[in-house]
Amino acid sequence: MPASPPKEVVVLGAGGHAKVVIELLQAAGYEIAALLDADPTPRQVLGHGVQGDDRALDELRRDGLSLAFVAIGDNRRRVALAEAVRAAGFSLVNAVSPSATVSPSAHLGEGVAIMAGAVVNAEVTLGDLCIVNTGATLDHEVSVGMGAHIAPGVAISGNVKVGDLAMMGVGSCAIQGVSIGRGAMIGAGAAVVRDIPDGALAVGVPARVRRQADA
Ligand code: JB3
Repeated sequence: MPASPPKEVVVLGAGGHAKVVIELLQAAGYEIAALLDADPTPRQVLGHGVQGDDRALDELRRDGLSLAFVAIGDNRRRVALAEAVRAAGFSLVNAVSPSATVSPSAHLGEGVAIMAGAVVNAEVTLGDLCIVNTGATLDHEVSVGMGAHIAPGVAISGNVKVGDLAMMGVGSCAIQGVSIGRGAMIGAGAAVVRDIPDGALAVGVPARVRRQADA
């Protein structure tokens, strides 16, 4: 059988998150076809040249490219840009580390990143464009909403719901069954032991709501 052609991906964003994503995509057999950044200054990122800003998308699509990954850590920016990328005719691929453990019964959306050492257990649902960062663990039946970010080292027990665009800071945790609202931010190291409303900032052990923000 002839070898299948490399799958070429356009990566949007050329910062620290993109470096991790590029290596995940390459490990999964993708080839980086183009790297676009809001700052189009020519430079190399892990040996890939930044080829311009997002205005290059239409031309890349005309050139036959059809796969993309939005590698920007800011949740709202990532989701907004993904909408433009899809409107330009691209499909979003997932970037899943070969050293992540992902249950066969988990359901993954599109444009999802799962970093090294992460564990995604049985019947977890990951919405489009969410990030499960290095070493984070998501236990059974957790659901993570669209565009949420689970930072490195987060531990989420079973049946937890994390809302769209929420952010759980590095090393935070959530006990079983709690809900974290849309757009909520959980501070680094916080322990969530009761529900957190939409748009809230919650910090500490146990986590307490410090302020309410826009959801
Ligand atoms: O916590 C961890 C392990 N990683 C963080 C990650 C999730 O989020 C990391 O520490 C950072 O906090 C953040 O990484 P990111 O998004 O790579 O941040 P930064 O290094 O600031 O790079 C963002 C890049 O996105 C910059 O080069 C921006 O110019 C670019 N950018 C911003 N808006 C954009 C756009 N690029 C494109 N193509 N289009 C945009 O609209």
